[in-house]
Amino acid sequence: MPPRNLNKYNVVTEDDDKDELEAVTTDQKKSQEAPPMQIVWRNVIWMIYLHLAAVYGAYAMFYVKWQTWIWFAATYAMSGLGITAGAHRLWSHRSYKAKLPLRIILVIWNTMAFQNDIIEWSRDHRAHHKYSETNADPHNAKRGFFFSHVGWLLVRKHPEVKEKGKKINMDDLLADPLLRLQRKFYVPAMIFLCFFFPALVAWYFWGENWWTAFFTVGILKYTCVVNATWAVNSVAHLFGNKPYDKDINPVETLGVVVAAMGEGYHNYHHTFPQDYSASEYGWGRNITTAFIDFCALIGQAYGMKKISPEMIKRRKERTGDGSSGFGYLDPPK
Ligand code: ST9
Ligand code: ZN
Ligand code: ZN
Repeated sequence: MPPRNLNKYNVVTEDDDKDELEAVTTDQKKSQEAPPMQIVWRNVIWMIYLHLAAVYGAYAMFYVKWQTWIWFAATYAMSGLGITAGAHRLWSHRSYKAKLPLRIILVIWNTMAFQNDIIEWSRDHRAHHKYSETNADPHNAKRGFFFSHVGWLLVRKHPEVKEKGKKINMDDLLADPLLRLQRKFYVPAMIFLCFFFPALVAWYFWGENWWTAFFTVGILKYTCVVNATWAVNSVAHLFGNKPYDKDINPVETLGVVVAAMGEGYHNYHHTFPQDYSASEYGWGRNITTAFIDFCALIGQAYGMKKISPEMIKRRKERTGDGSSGFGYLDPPK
């Protein structure tokens, strides 16, 4: 902010005030303006190819063997959990703790999901929470549906993402040898686990045609998982209600809850990001919470953080919009 233009008695004159106000308004306008888009054509071409190839994959689903359908669901769930139970609830938010075997499985499933390595994903996600809906938010939903869905992956990041992102503490993840290992071998491991391994299994074990397998359990599965994930940034920041905090943009969206394995309770999640269930509720439509609880049962997960019902109630009364989530469709608490 420019220094205040004071006269010798330290009194702001009308004209001085006007000048200053204009300067501040211009500054604010500048920082709110979308920067000139620097398109990354490699990513644009890849995304167009991916989505066209996925259409072919969707067509191929009509004539694949029944085992491929089951394998499709299984690889969707594994990739999904690598993001929801792994990158999101475990590593970005530290909302529970996991023993080494579970962490290894989650790193493998996360690599299968091809959404950048866990350190990069978590840095972007911590920035998304800390600087939500500002230029320092990598997928700032104020820049529109397309930008927050996939557009942010097609252009260079806003300088404020990089500038303010430096203030985010990543020491915990950078010190984790398992995450450093994932980062080191990310590209070859990701290409194999996301696209080739699922196709190899279908081809080898039940004789699915190689290319059919590649376009269904490889390409189509990946496209579905990323779109479900991106919907949390786009749909669940735009369309739904706000039972916990009406002053923020994230909302509760039923379709996203289902597609994103329990991650569409986004008004709740931005209000209480430390909750391991990412929702007021337990297992209802929240496969990820059921998975974490199952892991706790077999001794692999522990230290789950949950917000108390009293605290949620108080918060709803204080800042909620008066709606009750999905009404009669709400799962049991
Ligand atoms: C993908 C990720 O799809 C999706 C994430 C969604 C998150 C959703 C969250 C919602 C909640 C959870 C719900 C889960 C639901 C799951 C459902 C499952 C069924 N802080 O990035 P670069 C600095 S990925 C601090 O190259 P450019 C840093 O120094 C899809 N600093 O920026 C960095 O260097 P280094 C596959 C930061 O050049 C440097 O800047 N992947 C931060 O502007 C350069 O960084 C792709 O398609 C920060 N936050 O390029 C790849 N960020 O890393 C796409 C950056 O060395 N990415 N810095 O430290 C790219 O090609 C590029 O990143 C780019 C930007 C072109 C987008
Ligand atoms: Zn969000
Ligand atoms: Zn989060």
